[in-house]
Amino acid sequence: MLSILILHGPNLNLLGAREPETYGCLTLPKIEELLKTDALKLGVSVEFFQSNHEGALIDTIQQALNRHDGIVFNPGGYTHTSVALRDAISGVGVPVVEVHLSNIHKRESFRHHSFIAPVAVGQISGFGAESYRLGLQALVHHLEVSQ
Ligand code: CA2
Repeated sequence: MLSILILHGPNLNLLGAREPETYGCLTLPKIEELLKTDALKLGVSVEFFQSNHEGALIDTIQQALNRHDGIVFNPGGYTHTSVALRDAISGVGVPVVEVHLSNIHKRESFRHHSFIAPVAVGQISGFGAESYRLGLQALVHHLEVSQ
């Protein structure tokens, strides 16, 4: 059975409590519940991890090497700043689908650039919690056709 890691970056633990107009009103546990149901239907296993710390996210990506077949990753604000996260992804070589709740391309110009996109299989942005669900579906499809 394919094993998928769902990885959330900084401040995503605040979901549901603030800025619902930008990020929706679902909490992270609620999004994870939806993903667990999707995973059951897709016949894959999912694990979740959120951190506000760049190093902890890097450690988790490195540990994914022998544990997970792919990662659905919302890097949060680190999307636009982190060469180190990008290096971890390209160094480990585990397929990553980058997801964003908001459409980063129609927001402030500093959000338009992603350090992660060039090392990701693809990017899904702007569909709220659905971005995660679409990301999981796309990653599983990608892994199944490349097996
Ligand atoms: O749209 C996304 O998913 C983002 O990755 C979210 C990041 C932002 O820096 C990226 O540009 C796009 C911010 C996550 C912060 O989440 C909050 C949720 C509720 C209240 C405050 C922040």
